[in-house]
Amino acid sequence: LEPAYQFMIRVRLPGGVCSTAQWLKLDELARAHGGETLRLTTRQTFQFHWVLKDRLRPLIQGLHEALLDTIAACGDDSRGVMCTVDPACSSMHAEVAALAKRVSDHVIPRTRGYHEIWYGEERVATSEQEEPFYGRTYMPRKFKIGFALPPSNDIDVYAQDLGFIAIGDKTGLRGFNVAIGGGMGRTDKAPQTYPRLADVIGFVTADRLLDCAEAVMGVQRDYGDRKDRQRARFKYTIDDKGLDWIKGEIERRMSAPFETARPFHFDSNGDRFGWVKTEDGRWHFTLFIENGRVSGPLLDGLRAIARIHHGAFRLTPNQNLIIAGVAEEDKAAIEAVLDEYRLTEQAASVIRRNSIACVAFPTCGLAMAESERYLPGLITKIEAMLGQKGLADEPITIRMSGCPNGCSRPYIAEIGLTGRAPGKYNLYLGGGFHGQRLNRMICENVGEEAILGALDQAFTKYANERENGERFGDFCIRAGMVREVTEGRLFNES
Ligand code: SRM
Ligand code: SF4
Repeated sequence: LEPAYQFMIRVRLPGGVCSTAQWLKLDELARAHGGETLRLTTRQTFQFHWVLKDRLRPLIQGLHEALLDTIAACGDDSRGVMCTVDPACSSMHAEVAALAKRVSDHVIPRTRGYHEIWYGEERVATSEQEEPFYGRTYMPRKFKIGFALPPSNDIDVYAQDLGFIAIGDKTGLRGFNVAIGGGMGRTDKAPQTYPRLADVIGFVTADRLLDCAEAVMGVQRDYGDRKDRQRARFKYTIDDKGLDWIKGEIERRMSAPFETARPFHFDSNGDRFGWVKTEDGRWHFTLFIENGRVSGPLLDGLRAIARIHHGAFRLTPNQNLIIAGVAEEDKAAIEAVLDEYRLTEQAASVIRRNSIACVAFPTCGLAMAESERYLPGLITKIEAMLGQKGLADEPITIRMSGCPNGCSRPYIAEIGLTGRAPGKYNLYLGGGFHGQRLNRMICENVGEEAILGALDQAFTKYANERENGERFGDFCIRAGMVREVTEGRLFNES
């Protein structure tokens, strides 16, 4: 008798955009095979949990019926391509989202093996040509691409292996600043591993986007470390070879130099909640979904909305959901469903709305401590402290991961927590509010009491000494509570 193996399934959803028909199918599959829950992820897609082995094929075939698949959602290849979904960036969103989808289609593996295994297609002879880009060895490690539309850095472009920052003017999209070498993953007590922010290396026009993506990925494919998996990400290739050398090699492969990077400005890496109307007269509602977990009344309510909504859904990189493209005449009906299922009554505080937790226990095999199931309760305690100090309305980013891999991108949060053991975390302060600066560890392997104690001290100082408009992360550095981390290689210095 075989044990009841259970699996996680991650959908490929470039740019996080999903139709209502797809939502209804995902909902149906989650109810039938996935423990009646869907999980929105930090890379704007869906995960199913609790899928038993004999349900894998029906689930994947069900996705196929909705024109969805799981190709390259995991593995040593290009992972889910992200794209800003903030409705405030609407004028260029459609164009950039379409390019994100194009890049995703361009860089996913071509293998027919997936179709043979999951859809039962007939096996055909395979050849080298089957993977013109990946060849037989694929990438040394996962590779992550994202598109940001300033002023929103919701996708955390500096955490991507390859980030494209859209640059436009009154006439529309001009092209992209290119950022390379971001990544979060590290290992405790292994100083050769560290989070790193991407460097902006130049500008390319939109027509050179695919060449650029292929050149950058090609450099990592050919020079990335294939011996030591811990150091096989692009960020280490860049630091080992030198940024100038890598840039030169990318330019050689593109057969043209980068243009000088264009000015841009980010103001936040969070989401803007509630209703927003865009230039095209459409309404968009951003719904807070704590840690991306959709089950119970939320699952029911969103199914009810999907049944009447004529627009699309957009998954945000902060694990929230946008009911996008609502016509004026349909708004009242959507609002009625939101009210009926009490979806807007979560009364989330400002800090809670700026929080992210990775999945961790019970499904993640790498978890060392709780995250999704623990952060909500910890935030309740933090809210009380912030309230007492008059800081309740201060947006502060807080992110928790159940291990140092950093799936919630904790090393760029103003408050970061990464699990060490059940109930024990490293605490980091000083990250940049819009994801522009790494934080630094101030407490190692501590429990809740020490975490709250350290935060209490930091909040008291912040409440008394901050300058007008000064962000918490910036203050922690100016006040000398933590020393600024200027580059990834210095992250592990105490
Ligand atoms: Fe992640 C591995 C969940 C975004 C860095 N991540 C995992 C696995 C698959 C555990 C495993 O390998 O056995 C987790 C599944 C848990 C579960 O039970 O569902 C997992 N990662 C997640 C998600 C679901 C977190 C969430 O709560 O939303 C995110 C899914 C993203 C997606 O839709 O594709 C998720 N993971 C990230 C991010 C954030 C990002 O990409 O913007 C990172 C940090 C960025 C980076 O890659 O540097 C991230 N995950 C990792 C790592 C460390 C990689 C490294 O370079 O060291 C691992 C472990 C590994 O690859 O060996 C990992
Ligand atoms: Fe699992 Fe660690 Fe990622 Fe959390 S950060 S989902 S515990 S791998």
